[in-house]
Amino acid sequence: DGARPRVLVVGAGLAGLGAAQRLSSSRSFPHLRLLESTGRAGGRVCSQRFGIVVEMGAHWIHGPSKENPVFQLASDYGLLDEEAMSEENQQIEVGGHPLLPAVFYSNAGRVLSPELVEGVRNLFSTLLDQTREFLHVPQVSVPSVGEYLRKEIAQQVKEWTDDDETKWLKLAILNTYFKLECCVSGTHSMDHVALGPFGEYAMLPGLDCTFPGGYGGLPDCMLTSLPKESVLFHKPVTAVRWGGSYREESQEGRTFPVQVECEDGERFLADHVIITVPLGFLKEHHETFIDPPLPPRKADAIRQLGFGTNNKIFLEFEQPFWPPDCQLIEVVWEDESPLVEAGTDLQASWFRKLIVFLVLQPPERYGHVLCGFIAGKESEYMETLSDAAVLTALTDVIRRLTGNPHLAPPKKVMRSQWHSAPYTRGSYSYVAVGSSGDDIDALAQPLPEDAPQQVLFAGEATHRTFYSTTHGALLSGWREADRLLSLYDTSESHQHKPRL
Ligand code: 6YU
Repeated sequence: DGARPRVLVVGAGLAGLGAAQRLSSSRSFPHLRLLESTGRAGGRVCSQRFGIVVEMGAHWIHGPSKENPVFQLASDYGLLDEEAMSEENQQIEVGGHPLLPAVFYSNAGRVLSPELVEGVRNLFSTLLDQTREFLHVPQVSVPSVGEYLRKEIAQQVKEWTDDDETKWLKLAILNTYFKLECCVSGTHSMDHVALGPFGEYAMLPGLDCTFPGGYGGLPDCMLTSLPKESVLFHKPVTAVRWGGSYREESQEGRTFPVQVECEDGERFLADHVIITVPLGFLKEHHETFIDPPLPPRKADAIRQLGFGTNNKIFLEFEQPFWPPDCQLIEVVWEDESPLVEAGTDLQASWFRKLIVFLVLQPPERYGHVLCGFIAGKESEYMETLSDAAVLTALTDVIRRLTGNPHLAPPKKVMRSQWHSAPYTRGSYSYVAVGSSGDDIDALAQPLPEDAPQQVLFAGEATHRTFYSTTHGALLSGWREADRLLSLYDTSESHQHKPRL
């Protein structure tokens, strides 16, 4: 047994857990270790108590249907409710933007007309759908999704026959949709998101669903299936050395090409290591984390791909200020327009970037809790504030929206701080201007390129079409596990030699 390959997995998010689960189910890999920097499994899947269970990270299964491995696994573990698993739900195609009953409030203290909002929403989704058509176009006229949308909007405005006030209001609503898209893509501005590759992100059928008991049930179940002693928590890895010839006293005559060092000085030798740390961590540390350093193509991919911030702010109210059937509260700042440069004073106006609150459903389970989404630099600034400062700023916003200066402040606030999290440094990846799907593939490329590979890469940012999702993460972990499984001829596993 001692001669069998040793594999280390760095990171216990869905990619790392998925890889470990698949490898541990094969007899070829009894020497498997999962090293996780924090004290828990799940990574960016992170359910926490806020009275009730809320999601600080991933919220929905995007496209819950047969081809979605997160949906399949969650169904197998019995973590979803019947409606989510119904055939009917699985067949619904929403193109990534489920329609929830929404109310649009403006900073002038009024509720906007649903007809006006619907017209603008249709315009925005048509334009957004058009952005997906540039995938195979050799030369795009503008580099980013944001610039394309603004160019088209500027054209359309010329044909609007509305009065001036309605025109401004329509532009203000469009600006809200731009900010919403920043949350979806996890970016500061849609001007940072590359136009050409935007259509490469793939959507699966199925009406997005949540986990009634918390998304965290999924990594918990996956963890339980692994041998207990194989998972080490509070083990931040500081260096991955490869291409070496490391020896261990107890393993006379055997050498290992990989040595992984942890912050506490402990070292692990291995034949293979699967790195699943977030792109945000790699951006900050790759030059010292991997030795010898990454080849230029891979280092460039890390620098060029986008990794931005999207945070959540949960607010609990004694009484709802929104109507009973409302599931989404959207915020429009009437003095803003996508055609006018936004202000940059974060301290004075960070809260303007928070333009959507989800009403947690059903109220019998959650009480009166809103989940606000905020992306970009404003979100990163918000992370530096105290809970009390966030609560005060948002109370002020909500009083303006409702036109009620006496509205009771929320009872409680809780938020995510993904940009400050040292082992994440942001929320999820996107294909930034100056990068493409080829960079995602370059990031996923193992080292050395020829078998037997020593350093393998998984994680959401390495999945070319499902980046930024939990299913992308899980599939990437399986992909790298399969790469190792195919290296060893399992039918002759007594030889334990790489099949070259
Ligand atoms: C989804 C959703 N969702 C909201 C928010 C966030 C994310 N996502 P992990 O980070 O999980 O694991 C790595 C581990 O490594 C971790 O445990 C670290 O501690 C550890 N580590 C790091 N350094 C280490 C070291 N040195 N040593 C040892 N260990 C170390 N996805 O499907 N549905 O609703 C959302 C959302 C606020 C932050 C999300 C959602 C993204 C997923 O959470 C994420 O991809 C995976 O969990 C990542 O797993 P992993 O294993 O790779 O890393 C057109 C177009 C546009 C494209 N975008 C559209 C899609 C929209 C995405 N939706 C997001 C929306 C929400 C609300």
